[in-house]
Amino acid sequence: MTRETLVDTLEEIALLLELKGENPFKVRAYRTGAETVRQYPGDIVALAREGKLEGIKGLGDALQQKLHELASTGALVFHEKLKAEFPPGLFELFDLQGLGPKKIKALHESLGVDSLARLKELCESGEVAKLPGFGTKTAEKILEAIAFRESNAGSFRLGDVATPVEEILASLREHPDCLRAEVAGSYRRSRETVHDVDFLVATSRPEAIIEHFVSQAPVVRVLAQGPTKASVNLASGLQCDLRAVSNAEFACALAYFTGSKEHNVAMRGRALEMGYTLNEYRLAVREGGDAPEPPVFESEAQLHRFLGLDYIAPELRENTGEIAAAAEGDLPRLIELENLRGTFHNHTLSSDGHDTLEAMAGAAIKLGLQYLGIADHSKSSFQANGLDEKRLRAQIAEIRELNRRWRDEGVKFRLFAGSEVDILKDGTLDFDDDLLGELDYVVASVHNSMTLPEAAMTERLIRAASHPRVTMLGHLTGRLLLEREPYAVDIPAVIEACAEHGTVIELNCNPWRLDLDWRWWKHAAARGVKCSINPDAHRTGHLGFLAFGVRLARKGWLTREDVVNTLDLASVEEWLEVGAVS
Ligand code: DGT
Ligand code: CA
Ligand code: ZN
Repeated sequence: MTRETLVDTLEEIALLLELKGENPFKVRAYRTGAETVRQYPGDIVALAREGKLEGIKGLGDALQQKLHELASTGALVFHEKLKAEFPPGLFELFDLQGLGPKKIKALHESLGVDSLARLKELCESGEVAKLPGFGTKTAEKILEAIAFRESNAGSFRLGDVATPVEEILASLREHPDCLRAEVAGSYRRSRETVHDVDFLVATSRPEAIIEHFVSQAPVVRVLAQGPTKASVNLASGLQCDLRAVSNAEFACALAYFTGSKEHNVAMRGRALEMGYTLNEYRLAVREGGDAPEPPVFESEAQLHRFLGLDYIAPELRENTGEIAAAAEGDLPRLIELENLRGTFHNHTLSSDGHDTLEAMAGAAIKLGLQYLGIADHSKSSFQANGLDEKRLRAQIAEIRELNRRWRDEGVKFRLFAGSEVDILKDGTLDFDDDLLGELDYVVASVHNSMTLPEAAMTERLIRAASHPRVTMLGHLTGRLLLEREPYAVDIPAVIEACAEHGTVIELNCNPWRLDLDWRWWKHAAARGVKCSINPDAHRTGHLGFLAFGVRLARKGWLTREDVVNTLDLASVEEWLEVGAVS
């Protein structure tokens, strides 16, 4: 059970009650409740589970009980019954971008809309535009939102699939008949979203491995099961395929099923030029050719070498120049998770995080990091409980105090006092220069007015990037994977401004963001812009997001030298011009 589930459930109840025409006060009570849960500074899920919500302003008795039931049992009877009163298709409208409760109510009541498909028809036929309060523009927006949704159908965020995928992989590797196992496909290439997951196992007893695969705990349905192949569904709807090959075939099969398709085509072309055919099982001498017989490849690296290439890491296999670079010995030495020494964009209880400064520091120390940057929200982000000047100054003092304590205790760790400062609509910042000057560093991010025209948004971000106190730009495009499009912005122009002013760009590694997108990093690095791999952690466990950030940074061809948080503590103190702890 997560806070998000509690909030979403209360909001959905409010909407359903509203559709039923229930008393507005009752509806409002659920909305207020949802807002209260969203913003509560403590561990509201634990309090709800333990039935300890009494006295929290904004949560009446009835809501407290419902939250307790939901958090302790995982479901709410009241909610289930209410949902059953409506056509299931109606719920498809609920997370359509830009469609709030009022509009859903109007569509349902005036036009009887009860599914996404029906809504699409009525938008296309012009009926929706005719509704009071809608108009052509709104109808077009709705169609765009539906199209965005359809284009994302069947996609899953890398971060959402990672846990079950790694569990299944580990379990396959434990099987006595498994000689080698890997995940191939888009997952191995670290795409930010994947359609399905491709497992590959080397074995001499494929039936045993297939049987083991289809009986994995996360599997809810077996779609197909043959002697060397199987396909299953996980509860999320994610399809996982497994293919069993012989140990001798494994290297070529892994290369083939890792893809990408475009990379494979180019590799096959290269093999052909050298007199070989390359398929999913082997490299072979071309029919009638006289090229020397190739060996059985033990590894992909050996295959690559045979083709006159340096080893190409899976993340790079998108046919964007990696083969030419490998032939020239020009591939970058990619960054690794172990290279990180700290990280900069993290939240605490003071804004919308869940843990204290000390807890966040403790988690960072446990990961072997030497420093952690705190960047809670600024005052304009009131929905995230942003800090005003007074609270921020108090936090800075608290951080300085903790740092002195660690120094005295001989703990080699430091918190940096920063802020995730809102970039206001005109590109100015949420705090004045004096306060920004008291901070060790500044992350500047957009959290409102996200629908500005491209030129205005670009100017806004360039203005922020050019501010002398701004250390880095946070989540530059604001995208939420599969949920919200990036805002309209001229990214190369913003990269140029960052290059000119020495402003770092964040690679936000929250799996919903992974922003700035990997496709831009090769260019940014070539322009001399540095990257900061930041988890945007809202609780201690989120520091684990760093692993996704590193995967995407590798995909963007970045090296250790391109990433500022590979610097050790002393180098960061020098870079930020903050001096040692005093
Ligand atoms: P996705 O859509 O997220 O599942 O992406 P992939 O890359 O995992 O694609 P998938 O699962 O269809 O296939 C896995 C790999 O198998 C793919 O990256 C390359 C290889 N492959 C599949 N079909 C073809 C093909 O028609 N030609 C070539 N050369 N390779 C293919
Ligand atoms: Ca796949
Ligand atoms: Zn943010």
